Amino acid sequence: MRGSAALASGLAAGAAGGRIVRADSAAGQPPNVPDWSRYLGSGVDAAPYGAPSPYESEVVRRNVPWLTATPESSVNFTPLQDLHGFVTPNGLCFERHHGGVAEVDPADHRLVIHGLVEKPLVFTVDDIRRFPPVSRFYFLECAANGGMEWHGAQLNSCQYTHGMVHCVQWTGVPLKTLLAEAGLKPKAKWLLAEGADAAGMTRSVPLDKALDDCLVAYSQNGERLRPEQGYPLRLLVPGWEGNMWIKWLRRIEVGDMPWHTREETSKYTDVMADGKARQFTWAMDAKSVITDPCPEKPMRRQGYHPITGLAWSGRGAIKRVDVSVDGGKNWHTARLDTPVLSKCLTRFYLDWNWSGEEVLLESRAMDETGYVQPSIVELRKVRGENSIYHNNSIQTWLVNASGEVENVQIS
Ligand SMILES: Nc1nc2c(c(=O)[nH]1)N[C@H]1C(S)=C(S)[C@@H](COP(=O)(O)O)O[C@H]1N2
Ligand SMILES: [Mo]
Repeated sequence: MRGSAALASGLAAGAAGGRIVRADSAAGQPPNVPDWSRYLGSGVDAAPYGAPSPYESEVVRRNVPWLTATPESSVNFTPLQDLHGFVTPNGLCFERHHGGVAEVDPADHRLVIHGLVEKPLVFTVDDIRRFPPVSRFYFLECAANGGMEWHGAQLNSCQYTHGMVHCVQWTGVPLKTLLAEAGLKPKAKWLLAEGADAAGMTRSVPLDKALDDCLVAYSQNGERLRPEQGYPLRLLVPGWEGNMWIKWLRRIEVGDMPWHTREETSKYTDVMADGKARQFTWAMDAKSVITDPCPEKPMRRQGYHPITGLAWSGRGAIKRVDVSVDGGKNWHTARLDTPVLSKCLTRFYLDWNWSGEEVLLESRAMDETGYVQPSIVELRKVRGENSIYHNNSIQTWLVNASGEVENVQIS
C-alpha cells in the first residue's frame, strides 16, 4: 500500500537506495501518532557524512545533454529554483570543466610562483595553509550563463537559463600575501594562472586585480574544496568571469604583458555587431532572476505569494532590486534580505497577491555604481546578435491563468 502510494505521488523516483515511506492518509497526522514515531530511527553511525533527505532527490545539478559533445568538456547547472538564502550548498554548485575533474592528491600538489619575481617559490598545500587566512562570500558566474538566450527564449527553465552561478563562503590566502613572499620585480604587470587539469586551463590576470582581492582558496562553506571546484587549490577572482577562477591551481607566472591564451582570444571574448571581438570583459555586470515563481516553480494557488529571487554584481554590492508583474511597465522595489555583500548573491522578496490573471514577471538589479540591469532589447542594441557570453539581461517569466510559468522575451 505504502509503496504504491509513493509511486503514485512520483516520490519514489531517484531516491538513491533510500527507502521512502509515505504516510498514505491523515492517519499519522496530528493528533494521531505517525508511523515513524513508533520505532527507533537510525543511529549516529549511519551516515558519517550526511546527505539530503531522499524526499529532496529532485534537488540536483542537471546538464543539457545536447549542449556539449562530451561530459568532460561540459557544464551542469545549479538548481537555483530550489535554494533559499544566498549560499549554494557544496554538492549543488554548478560545475564547468574543459577537461574533466582532475583527481589531485594534495601531498603531490605544488603551487609555483615564478617569472618577474625576486625569489621563485614552490608551495605545498600545507605551506599555503600556514599563511593568515580570510573567509569571504563571493558569487562565481560563468560568462556563458544565459548564452543560449541571445536570439530568443530557448530553455524553459530557471536552472538552465541562470544556473551557471554559485555562491559560497571561500577560505584561503590573499594572493597579494603570496606575491609579497616571492617579491614582485618593478616590471611586473600581469599574472598567468594555470590549472593542473587535462585542459591545462590558463588565464592572464592584471596585477592590480591580483593585489586587490584575489585569493588562493582551499575551502568552500567551511570544508575543503570539492574536487569539482578545484581541490586542493583554486584561484578566486571576485566579481570577474568564472573562467578566470583557475581550479587545481598549480602555477602563477608573473610577466609584463597578457599571454592571450585560448580562453581569452577564441573563447570568452564578445563578438560585437561589426564582427570585431571585444577582449578582456572581466567584470560580471549586475544581473538578477526571479527563482520562484519560475518554469520549475509554477503558481499552485491564487492569493498571497512572495516573489523571490537573486541579484548580483561583479562591481560591488546590490543597491536595489525592482520587480514588475506587467512586463516592465511598473516597478516595485523589492526587500533585500541581509547581509547584502559585495560581489555576492543577494536574496530579494516582493510580497504579491495573485488573482489568477496572466502576468509578465521581471526583476531588475541596480548595483552600488548606479548601473541598472538592461532589457534584452537594450543589450542587443549595444552588443548586436553575435554574442555568446555576458548576457546579463532582464529575464521575463510569463505566468498563465493556470499558473504555469514560461520563459519568454518581450521584443
Ligand atoms: N583548471 C580549470 N579551471 C577552470 C575551468 C577548467 O576547466 N579548468 N573552468 C573555468 C570555467 S569556464 C568556469 S565558469 C569556472 C567554473 O567553476 P565551478 O566548476 O566551480 O562552477 O571554473 C573555471 N576554472
Ligand atoms: Mo565558464
